[in-house]
Amino acid sequence: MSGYRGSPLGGYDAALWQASRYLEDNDILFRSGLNEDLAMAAVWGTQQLDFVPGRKVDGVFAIWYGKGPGVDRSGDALKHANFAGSHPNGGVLVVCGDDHTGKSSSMGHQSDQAMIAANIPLLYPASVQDYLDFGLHGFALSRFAGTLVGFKTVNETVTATATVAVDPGRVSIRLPADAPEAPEGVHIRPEYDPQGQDNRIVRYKLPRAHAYVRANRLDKPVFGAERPTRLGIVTAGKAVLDTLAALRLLGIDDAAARRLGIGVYKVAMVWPLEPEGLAAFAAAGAERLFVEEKRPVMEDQAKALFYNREPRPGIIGKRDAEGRPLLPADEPIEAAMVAAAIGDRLHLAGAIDPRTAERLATVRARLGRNLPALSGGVVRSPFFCSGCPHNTSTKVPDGSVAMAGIGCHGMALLIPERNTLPVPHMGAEGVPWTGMAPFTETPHVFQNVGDGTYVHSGSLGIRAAVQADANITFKVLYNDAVAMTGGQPVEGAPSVGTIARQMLDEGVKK
Ligand SMILES: Cc1ncc(C[n+]2csc(CCOP(=O)(O)OP(=O)(O)O)c2C)c(N)n1
Ligand code: SF4
Repeated sequence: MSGYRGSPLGGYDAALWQASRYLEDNDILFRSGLNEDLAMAAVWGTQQLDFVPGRKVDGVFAIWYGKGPGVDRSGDALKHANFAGSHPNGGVLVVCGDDHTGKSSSMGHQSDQAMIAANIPLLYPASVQDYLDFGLHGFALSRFAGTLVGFKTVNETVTATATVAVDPGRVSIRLPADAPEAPEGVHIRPEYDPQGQDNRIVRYKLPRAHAYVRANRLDKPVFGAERPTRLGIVTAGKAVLDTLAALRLLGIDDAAARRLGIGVYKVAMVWPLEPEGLAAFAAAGAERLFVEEKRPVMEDQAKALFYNREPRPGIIGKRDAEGRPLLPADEPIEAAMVAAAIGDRLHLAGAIDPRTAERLATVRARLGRNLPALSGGVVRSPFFCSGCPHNTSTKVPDGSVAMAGIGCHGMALLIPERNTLPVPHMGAEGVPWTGMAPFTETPHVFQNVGDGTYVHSGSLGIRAAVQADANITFKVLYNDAVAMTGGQPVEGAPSVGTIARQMLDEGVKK
C-alpha cells in the first residue's frame, strides 16, 4: 500500500501506522509515498514482479490512495500503469479521495474524469459495507480485467461510522465465462507495445470489466420496482443515500414505489457503465432519472449507449426532458433537491396523490436548508493555534506581497494585513511568479512553502525559480510536520541544515 495523504483520506496513513501489527501479521507492506505519482509508480512496480528472476511471492495486490489533486498530478503514472496492466496474481485498487465541494481543499474536485481519461474502471461505494465488499470485488476485477480499478471515496462515506458484516465469506466472486479473451492474455507484459496495449484495453479489458459486473450483479435494482414502468432512477455512491432519503421525504416506501412504477438502480461501476443490466432495468416507456453529484458521468454514457436504441428512452438528470435545469452539476446535492426532482416528475405525469403533493410542498420549503452556507451567512474564519510558528513567520514587511502555499500556513490568506495571494497547486509554490514577474513593475514577492510540501514536490518549484532567475524570497516554513493533514512526519525528516544545503546546491542565493 502506498499513496499520499490529503482530505478526505487525510487520516488513512495514520490509521495504517496504528494498525501496523495487523499489517505485518498479514504480509501487508505499507510505505507512505514521497508524493502521489511516485507512490503510483511504486505500486505499478508491484505488478512487474515477473520482469526479473527470483520472485519471493506468487503475486502482490496493492492499494494506492490520494486525494483528487493527487489523482490529477498522477495522471501520467496512472495511465502508464493501467495500460501496462495488472499481474495475473495481483491487482490494484486506486483509491481516490474526492472533496466535491472543496470544503477541505484548495478547490472542489471529482476524480471520475481522471479515471476515464486513464481508462480505469471506477467503482463508487455508497456505504461503509460497500467499502469492504467493493474492495474485495475491486481486487478480483482488477486481476480479471487486467486493469487497475478506481475506487471513489467522498467525505460523506469515507469518514462515516457504521456497523458492518466482516465475514470474509460474505463476498463470493464469480469469474464470468462469457468474457472476451485476448490471444496474448490481458495481464502485464514486459515488451514495449503501445498499440497492443491500446487494443487490449478497448477490445478485451474494458469488455471484461463489463462481464465481471454482470456476472457478480454489482449493478442492481435496490428499491421499489425491479422493472419500473414510470420512473427508473439510476444512481451511485453518496447519491444513492440522497435518493433513498428523498423517497422517504416524499413518503414513498418500497411498496408505494412498486405501485407507482418507480425503481432505484444502484450502479457500482460508474465507468464504463455496464449497458445490459441498465437496459433491462426499466421498461421501454419509463423515464430514466440519473441522480449524480457534480458533473454527470453515468448520464452522459447512458445517452450515448441508448441513442440508437428503439424506442429511445427518456434520459434526464442535470436537465429535464425540456432542457430545463433539474439537478445541479456544480453544487452538492441533498435529499430535498432529489425529492423535489422526483416529485416534479410524478406531478408532470399526473401520478402524484394529495399526500405526496403535500410532502413535496414541505420538501420544497426545506430546499437548501441542509447545505453548508456557500455564500453569506455567519462565517467563522479559522486561525492559527496559539503558539503556532506560522502565525509570526507569515508576516510580511509593509508594502510587500506574499504568495500562499498549501498547508496550515495557507491561513495567512485569510488575514488581510498579510497581503497574501491564493495558493497554487501543491508543489508549484513560487512558479506562477516566474510567469508574472516579466510583465509587472512589482519587483519582488515572498513565497511560503511548508516543509512537507518542500519534500513532496516543492523543491522542484524552487529549482524552477532559480532557473528563471526570479527575484523571490522563499520561506520554507519548518514545523517538522505535515500539519494540515493531521501532523504526520515529513518523509525523510530533513533537518533545517539539510534543506539549507540542498538549496545552496540548487543555486539559491541568500
Ligand atoms: C497534490 C496534493 N496532495 C495532497 C494535498 C493535501 N494537503 C494539503 S496541505 C498538505 C500538507 C502540507 O504540509 P506542509 O507543507 O508541511 O504545511 P503545514 O500544514 O505543516 O503548514 C497536504 C498534504 C494537496 N492539497 N495536494
Ligand atoms: S496545527 Fe500546527 S501548523 Fe496548524 S495552525 Fe495549529 S500549530 Fe499551526
